[in-house]
Amino acid sequence: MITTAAFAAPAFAGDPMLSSGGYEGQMHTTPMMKMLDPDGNRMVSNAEFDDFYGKLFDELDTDKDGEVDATEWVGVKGRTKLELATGGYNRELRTMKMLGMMDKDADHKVAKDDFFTHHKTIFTAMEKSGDGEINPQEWLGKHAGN
Ligand SMILES: [Ca+2]
Ligand SMILES: [Ca+2]
Ligand SMILES: [Ca+2]
Ligand SMILES: [Ca+2]
Repeated sequence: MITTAAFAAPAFAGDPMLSSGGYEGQMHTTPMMKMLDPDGNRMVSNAEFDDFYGKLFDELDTDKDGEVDATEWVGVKGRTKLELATGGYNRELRTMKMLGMMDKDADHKVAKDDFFTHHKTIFTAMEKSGDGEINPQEWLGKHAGN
């Protein structure tokens, strides 16, 4: 029997938060990958990923109190576009459904830790080759095949 060391049980296996097809569908696009790959080497590293979500959180957290409340999350109509994200991604992210998925203590605010935890889970799920970086095939969810 061959042992597959690369197989790591995801911490949130079966968690409904990973079944948000619309949000992740808008995330796993080439324009979004480019935004997360500022050095342009066509690989999204852990550091680039964390850096992006740190900046995105700060952009959402307009009053800078370390949590994004419902008003900040959904945004003011007409001024809701995030500079860091595509329109489609912005639309899918800024719904009460997504806020609820990341709001672990159900106080209708998303803390930075919860925001990172959610996206770290997505990163881990995408990073299938075990090199710690996400290549375009992994990002777009395409299987390179063996
Ligand atoms: Ca890169
Ligand atoms: Ca805030
Ligand atoms: Ca909360
Ligand atoms: Ca990889």
